[in-house]
Amino acid sequence: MLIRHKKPSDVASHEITPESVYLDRRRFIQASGLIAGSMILGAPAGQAAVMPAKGGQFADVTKGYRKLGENDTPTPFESVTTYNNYYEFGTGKEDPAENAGPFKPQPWTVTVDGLCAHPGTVGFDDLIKPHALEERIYRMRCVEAWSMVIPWVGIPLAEIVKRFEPLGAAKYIRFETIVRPAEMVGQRSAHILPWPYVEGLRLDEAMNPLALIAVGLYGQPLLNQNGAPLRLVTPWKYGFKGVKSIVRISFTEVEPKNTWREMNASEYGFYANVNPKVDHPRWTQATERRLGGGGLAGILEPRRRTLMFNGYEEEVAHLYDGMSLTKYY
Ligand SMILES: Nc1nc2c(c(=O)[nH]1)N[C@H]1C(S)=C(S)[C@@H](COP(=O)(O)O)O[C@H]1N2
Ligand SMILES: [Mo]
Repeated sequence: MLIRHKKPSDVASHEITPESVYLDRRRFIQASGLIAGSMILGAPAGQAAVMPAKGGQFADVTKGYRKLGENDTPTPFESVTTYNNYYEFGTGKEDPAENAGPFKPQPWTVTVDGLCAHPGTVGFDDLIKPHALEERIYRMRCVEAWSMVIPWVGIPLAEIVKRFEPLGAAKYIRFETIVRPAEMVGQRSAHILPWPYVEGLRLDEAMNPLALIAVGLYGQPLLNQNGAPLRLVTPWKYGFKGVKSIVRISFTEVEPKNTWREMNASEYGFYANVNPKVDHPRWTQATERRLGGGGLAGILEPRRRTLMFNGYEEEVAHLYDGMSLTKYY
């Protein structure tokens, strides 16, 4: 068996936490004095702001769901934050880390609209604060056949969906990335992708406990290149479903047109579930290259087998009962 099943409490922290996290935690203890100071300015008395001061760590993060295989070591912070896909900042893997510096993820609002009982525009803190932050260590499999293991910090998407009370007619949820060409160099060209970047889920997929709205990784707020201040994470799907820097969430009756499907429907679908049995028209999806910190983005290490639903079959396969899993969709 590749996958071990353990309750969170059974997992010793040394099994899942690389040394860098311990170092970061030590920095957090030092930084928390600063956090307490900045809260006085940022939030009403007695109410903590969600975001720690720059470089600080989130104050209260509980350990959430995790299920890792024998060889799933968290990918080092350095790789997670310098090897990225975020075309708004350029198409090269190193472009986002290089170009996302001027982007301002604060202040931030998210507009919720469409078929729900409580549409409106909410500030980042008001959106996140009512919910407990969880650490979730997930595999992430890009459709380009590389993968990472990332310790996210976030809240279950289901909790947000419930708060806005989708109406009976709502069948899908649609997410939009911000459009801000002055700060996003890739958006100054309409030829890269049609902006804004859009993604969507069926509402029952959005309610699955694995679906996460991430606000951080390795205990600290997301860096711009990873989708600050909030992005979607659906670990059983290819990485492109994980829309970054979300400014709009809509409840819809019809299936949203997600960006990559719109760009090239013969190569990318709406569901985009990780499936080693269905190759991309231009490359195999049976195996993947894991970025584990071994250098050269994992190209020197043996490729590993890609798992059905990225190893989360038990949690999500029921969502697709009766659907054909033999083609891209
Ligand atoms: N807005 C936006 N979201 C995006 C992308 C993008 O180009 N723009 N790239 C996607 C792809 S292809 C992947 S693999 C993941 C990468 O997330 P990471 O850079 O945090 O690892 O983000 C996804 N979300
Ligand atoms: Mo991707």
